[in-house]
Amino acid sequence: MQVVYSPAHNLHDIGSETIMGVAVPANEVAERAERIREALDADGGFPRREPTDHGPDPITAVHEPGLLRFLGDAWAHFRRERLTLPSLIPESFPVRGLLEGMPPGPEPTAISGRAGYWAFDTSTPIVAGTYAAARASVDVALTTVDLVLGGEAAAYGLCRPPGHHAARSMYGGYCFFNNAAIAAEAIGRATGEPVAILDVDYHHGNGSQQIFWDRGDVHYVSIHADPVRQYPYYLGFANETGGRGGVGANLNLPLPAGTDDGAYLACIDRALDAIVARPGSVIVVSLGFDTYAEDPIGDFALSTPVYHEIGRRVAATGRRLVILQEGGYHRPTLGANARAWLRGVEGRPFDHLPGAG
Ligand code: SP5
Ligand code: ZN
Repeated sequence: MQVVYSPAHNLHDIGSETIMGVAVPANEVAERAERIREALDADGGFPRREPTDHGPDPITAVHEPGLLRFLGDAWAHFRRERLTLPSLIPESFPVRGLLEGMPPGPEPTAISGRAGYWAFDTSTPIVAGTYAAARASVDVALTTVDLVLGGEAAAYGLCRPPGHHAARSMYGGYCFFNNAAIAAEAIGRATGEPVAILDVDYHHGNGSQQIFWDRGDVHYVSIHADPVRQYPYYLGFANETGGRGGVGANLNLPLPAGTDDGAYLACIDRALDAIVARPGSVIVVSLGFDTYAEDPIGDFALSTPVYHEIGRRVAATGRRLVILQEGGYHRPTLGANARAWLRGVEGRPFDHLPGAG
């Protein structure tokens, strides 16, 4: 299987994230993508290429142009204000209760206010290279789309930063542009067919859900930790099934803490049954390994071998697969887990990677 990777992800070089007001060592770090790249290179069966530049238009096909403008300009603006801070993190947010009953105002002119206007959390810092890395991550996703539309049965985009939390007009959850949503939109426009997104990251992909909420041509199906106990907290419940033209085209399958291999596989079968019940020939997979038993921010209990079986079952739908990396934070096993998943897709046997997983 072909792999698309860009070293530009290293430009999004963050040391810490802010959780409940406290700076802690960042989870979403460059080492994640490097571990996966190394494991796939060592396998020998994953030829790798760099992405091609697809420009801004596929981004503004799903995102508000103001978000692209903000992210493109944020670091330069931050530097102009001469703040002696290591990264740009918002200070205040125009949340529901603050604005209740009144019209929202314009985008602020101060950088801290601008960041709060476009962000929904404090755990997604912007540094000097964030925009270049986020643009490259989108190009990784779109180049993966090109491979599959060009005839590959499946291809893997090693996206970093991830994307599925980014909504039409918001960044957050370690995500800036929604790589999977941009890919799904591009596939729909190129093929004229409906597209499914299967989101198997541990977290609900609130951004992907929001972007396609009113649309029936992109079917969003997500398996994730119940938001009542886990980030992103405010979306991802089972009763969210889509609005307007998208009624019935959004399926959330929230799961309890401790979910193990057997329970997860039963849920994958439900998700895949829902996907194949609708027309379409391509699935965009939002692939996360934060479902792994040892993940530092997750509470599921999946093993490395089950990723092979999940990949096998997704491929058994017979649909073509645009597989895009989202989360997964247990760095020592990320390579083995990604390799197992992708080998499962290809029908190659599971085996343990020496020295990992
Ligand atoms: C793409 C992706 O996986 N984004 C996840 C963003 C999660 N951000 C909130 C992290 C909260 C960490 N809580 C630590 C609990 C430790 N037990
Ligand atoms: Zn996640």
